[in-house]
Amino acid sequence: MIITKVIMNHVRMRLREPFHTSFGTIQDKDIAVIEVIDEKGNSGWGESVALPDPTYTEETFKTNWHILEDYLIPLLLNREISHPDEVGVIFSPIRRNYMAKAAIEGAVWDLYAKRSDLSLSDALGGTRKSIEAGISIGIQQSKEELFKKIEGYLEEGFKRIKIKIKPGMDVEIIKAVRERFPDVPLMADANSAYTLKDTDHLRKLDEFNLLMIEQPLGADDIINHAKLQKAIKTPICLDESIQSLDDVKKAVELGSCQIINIKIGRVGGLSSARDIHQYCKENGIAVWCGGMLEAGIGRAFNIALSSLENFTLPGDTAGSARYWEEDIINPEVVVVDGLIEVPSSIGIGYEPNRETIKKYTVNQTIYSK
Ligand code: OSB
Ligand code: MG
Repeated sequence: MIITKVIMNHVRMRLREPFHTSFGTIQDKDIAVIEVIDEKGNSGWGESVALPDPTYTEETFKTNWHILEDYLIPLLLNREISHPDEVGVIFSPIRRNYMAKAAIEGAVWDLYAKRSDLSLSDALGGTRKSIEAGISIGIQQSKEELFKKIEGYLEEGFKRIKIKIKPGMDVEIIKAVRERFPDVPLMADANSAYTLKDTDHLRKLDEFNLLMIEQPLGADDIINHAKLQKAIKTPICLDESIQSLDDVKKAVELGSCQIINIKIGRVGGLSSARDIHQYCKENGIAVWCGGMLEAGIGRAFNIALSSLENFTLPGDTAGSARYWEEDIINPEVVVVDGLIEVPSSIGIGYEPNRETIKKYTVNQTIYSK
């Protein structure tokens, strides 16, 4: 296939509720909604997942747009590509910028799956027909507020609850939640808010039977996570620290974690996510699919990825309505009894809604050579 045209839509959407984490608050999301078009007029779709500020990783919506426009799109246009795995090789002169790369690599995967008459799940080698949905709850104003949220999500059927923690809002809150919901599959995400000096404090979480603690220490600190994992019982899950298969190999060799949160954007695309999944499967590391508060196109990729065999833990894969008044795909993603059906129709399996995309687009640029 040859990509002859790329349409970049700068879409701006407002989350129904602000999302609070240890690194800051997210309410508005700028998204590059990317349509790649091949020589036969077929379309593939992708979505950039970087946040507005460089607080989770160093990438932002603007750096994604810049890298796409000035480097990645020129590298891709009018190139003969037989499989999306080649995209990573084509992009290899450009360092890092994983979310920018993933945004357009995803569109090539969608296009490839459609041309091959396959669902994205089948194209990736997925086996699950439905996936288990977990929910990530941002930091709340009060315990009562948090309890109410948890109750609501449990009623909706979510299979596990993730709570964001930070220094000052951790042990006491987890203790209260555990007392109120003794049997709920529960985990905590610190988004790098602690240091090794907090080891004794973090060890207090061991008594609450958490599934895991996600990314307690520095975003690029695989060594101290290994020290921490030896000192606490709660399994460590890495998120920010893992940006490539090489990072995974180092973490596994050092014993820095027992679980990995795979985010397609953070690891540079679906091919890399699939390879990390495979390596983890062979090395006894459980994986689950994280989220970046994506709109529908990004969610569709998460759902297809989660259909792979070693995604044995529920991901942060809530339905469209949890995030948006109206999503940019048809049908919207729905969670029924805590499950999301993996679409069997070709490509990402949801139809991007051109009208809604247009409604939220603040700027469009078309690239062709
Ligand atoms: O750390 O997993 C995270 C959202 C934005 C950035 C980082 C994270 C998150 C979430 C929410 O936890 C996941 C989602 O519901 O999409
Ligand atoms: Mg996280």
